[in-house]
Amino acid sequence: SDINLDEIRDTLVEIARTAGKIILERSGRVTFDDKKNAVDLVTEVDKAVEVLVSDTLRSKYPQFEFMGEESYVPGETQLTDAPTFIVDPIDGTTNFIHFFPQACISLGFAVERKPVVGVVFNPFLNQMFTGVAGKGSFLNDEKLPLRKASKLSLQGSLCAIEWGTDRDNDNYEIKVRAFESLARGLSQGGGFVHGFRSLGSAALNMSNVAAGTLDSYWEGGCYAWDVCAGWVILSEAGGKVVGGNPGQWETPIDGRVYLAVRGADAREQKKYIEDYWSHIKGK
Ligand code: LIP
Repeated sequence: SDINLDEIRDTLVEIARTAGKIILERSGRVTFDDKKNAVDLVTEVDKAVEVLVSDTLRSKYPQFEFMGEESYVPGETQLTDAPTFIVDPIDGTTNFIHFFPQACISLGFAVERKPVVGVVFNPFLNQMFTGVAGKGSFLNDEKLPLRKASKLSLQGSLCAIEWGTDRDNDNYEIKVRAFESLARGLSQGGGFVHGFRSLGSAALNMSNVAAGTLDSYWEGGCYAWDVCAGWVILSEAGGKVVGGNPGQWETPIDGRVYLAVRGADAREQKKYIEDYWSHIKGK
């Protein structure tokens, strides 16, 4: 296609810096409302940043579609094959509210539902993650991954997990069981994975897998705006995003359950994913 992806990345980086200032200024000083339940939170800053982003993108790129977390209408908003900006104005809203320094703006661009540009900016740590399909991904000026593992294996890995906001169905039980199994090992007892981390932001979890500072990230219940930008950053670093159902590895961006693993050779990656699923299934 003749879409200039580098130019889109540059535009998104500029927007991210502007939004980052607002996020930093307001973090820890806002009131919040509930969305679908008492742990699904939104603030006026999420809404204001989304308006700023959509106004800027709609005037610069009127020919492209826009999908944002705060303007999404369940059952109505549809992701199509058209070139679409997919935006989470604040990913990690809970952290933003609590002034915990892991929150970001996540700006993605997809063509035919394939993520092709991703910008994830954490203003607290001044971390600008960027990726363009076919051109690699970066943390500020450094090419990702920052750290290459000598061997990728579930044993001894550092895993991001999230409790998420859906906590009242078997989703929760599956998570509790899988975490226990991953922590203690299937039959041997004692430590298995080195540890769990929850950054509280899907985009930052994926970006850290891309950087090589985490080995994997698993969550059920994501939306396209949680994963679009991070997807590009991770794939360009040699990582892989797979679907949530064991064996069903090809996953669309509008799926809900994801496992993201970093780059290694394809055989190690496959083994890691298979091992992970065996813990989710409890076998
Ligand atoms: C959040 C995610 C986080 C997840 C929550 C929530 P928000 O996004 O990125 O990883 O556990 O379910 O969706 O609401 O802060 O934009």
